[in-house]
Amino acid sequence: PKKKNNHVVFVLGGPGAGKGTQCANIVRDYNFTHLSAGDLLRAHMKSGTEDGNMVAQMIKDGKIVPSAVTVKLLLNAMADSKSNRFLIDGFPRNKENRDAWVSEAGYDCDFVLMYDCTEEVMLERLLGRNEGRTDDNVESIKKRFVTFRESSVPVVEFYETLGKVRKVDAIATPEEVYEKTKESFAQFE
Ligand code: UP5
Ligand code: MG
Repeated sequence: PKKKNNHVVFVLGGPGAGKGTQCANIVRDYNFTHLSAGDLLRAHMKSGTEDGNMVAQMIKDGKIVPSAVTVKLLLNAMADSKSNRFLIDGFPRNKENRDAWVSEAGYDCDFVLMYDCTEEVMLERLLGRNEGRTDDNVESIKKRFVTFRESSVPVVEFYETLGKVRKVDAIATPEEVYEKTKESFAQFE
């Protein structure tokens, strides 16, 4: 059920494109609540349940967790929040994710913010990150790239047919990327 005046922006882009980095900037300046689907799934995988163990294995393999799991985590986090502006980072990763979202949430999104980056640059960024993520190794990263190409690029293309995609070149300094990002948030000043 749509909460009154809810705003949802999906933040997409390949692994290491800089989604989390830019979401932190947007949250600071535009009064949005950041919901990273990956962060919610990583918390869920530490639950020690059978479901959590499945999520852990899928993340290591760069696979997309079943929509029912992810959508439930997102909707629960939204219900717990008093905000009505949400940045949903790293979701939807395929068309099935998107369709499950629309049917469960009862609405789609305001727009899709898409960070465009080459695999070469993303690989370098991910290998330079040191957060102990189980999927930040060359083997997992290659699998994440394949999943992004095969499943996530098509959902971005689907949103392009709806005219909802705002693309930002992610190959620049974080400050430069944020300057471009802000152009998409003028309506929220
Ligand atoms: N960095 C950032 N911007 C930079 C810049 N402009 N110049 C130089 N360096 C820059 O950035 C990555 C690194 O690069 C950092 O060290 C940063 O300082 C630097 P970050 O902002 O973390 O990039 P981000 O795009 O957020 O990368 P992340 O690794 O989080 O992206 P993924 O999409 O791979 O990860 P996510 O957490 O979304 O998903 C992980 C897994 O969960 C998926 O592979 C999948 O298995 C599962 N998942 C689902 O199944 N369903 C979902 O809906 C979501 C996730
Ligand atoms: Mg991230």
